[in-house]
Amino acid sequence: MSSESKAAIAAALAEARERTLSLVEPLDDEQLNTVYSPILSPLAWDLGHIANFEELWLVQRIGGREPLHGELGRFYDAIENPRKIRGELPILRDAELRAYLADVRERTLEVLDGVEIGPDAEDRLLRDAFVYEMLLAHELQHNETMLQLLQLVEGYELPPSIASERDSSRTGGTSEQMVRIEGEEHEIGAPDRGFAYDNERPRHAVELDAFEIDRTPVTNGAYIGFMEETGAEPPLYWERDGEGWVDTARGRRDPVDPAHPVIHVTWDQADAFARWAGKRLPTEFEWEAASPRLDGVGHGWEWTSSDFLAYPGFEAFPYREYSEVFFGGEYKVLRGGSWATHPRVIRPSFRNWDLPQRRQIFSGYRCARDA
Ligand code: AVJ
Ligand code: FE
Repeated sequence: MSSESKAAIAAALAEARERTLSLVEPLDDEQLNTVYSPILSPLAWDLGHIANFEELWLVQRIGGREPLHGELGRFYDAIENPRKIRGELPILRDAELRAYLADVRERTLEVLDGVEIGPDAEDRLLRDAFVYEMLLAHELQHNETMLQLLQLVEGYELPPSIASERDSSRTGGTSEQMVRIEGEEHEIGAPDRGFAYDNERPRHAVELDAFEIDRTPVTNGAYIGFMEETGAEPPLYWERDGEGWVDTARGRRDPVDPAHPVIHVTWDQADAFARWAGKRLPTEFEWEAASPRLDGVGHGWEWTSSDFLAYPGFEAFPYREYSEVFFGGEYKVLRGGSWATHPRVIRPSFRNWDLPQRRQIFSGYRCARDA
């Protein structure tokens, strides 16, 4: 591949790193190492894990080099080290942690200089720069996990560029309009070429019955109506304030705007809302089939009724622990993206997943019904 695409990769890696560092810039080392929640990592773990994942794939695997810190990598393995124990691990801190991020990056760029990343590259990891796209997506996805944790840090101010992404994604729709999608075969999943995760492949036809789906995500106002009528629980971070509700994330007390899409709800809350409204959650295939006609994607991830399962003919690539170990009935699929998701990660075939009782993620929903 031309040196021009290598320059583009290097620039995208630099941009992602700038975003990562901007998130933690206002924090001190104690805050970076604090466990704020048993279901979220201390920020220092995410930072070390970002660097270690890069070292593992782009320096050790692609460059054939030895790791900088010997066996340290095992403490950054997400499967071996559940989130609730990550505060007790002997991970890098402070100046050593920052040096590790920078040293790995320096080596990554040296290795990039000497590799063949064109469409004919022999190593499938390098073909069309797959492994570099994967690393970019990985760092940006961890930025989102970090932003979930940062909601718990009192007084934390979002970097201005991310605050403006949040505000501009928060367009409300109060209408209850639905779009009709005809019953026919729909192509689902990512095409063979271009970067996508293994769980988005292979692309395949799915027969759908005609259905209707909300044109916009469910709003705070609609959710308040549901709570008032059924006594349902509020979204995470909401507190009563006189007659209204305030959002207490980051220690603030921002009045809840009824026109904005609701986020921080569990799958169970979303599912109960849909039933109450005489509707249901869309399946992930319905969501994807309707996505060219959907407004309001990008403020909150959207819960679907689907379990996170392999597509027919699934093949784990490049490692089983990204998707395959999570397949089964335990996790529900979310589609779209949130204000905290970098645009590079948002595409119609992208599948996110979490446990149905979780709401630390920026999760909203829209409803569907049979036509
Ligand atoms: C796709 C968001 C569920 O955070 O567990 C990060 C992304 N995978 N590092 C997660 C991921 C490996 C993943 N989710
Ligand atoms: Fe990771």
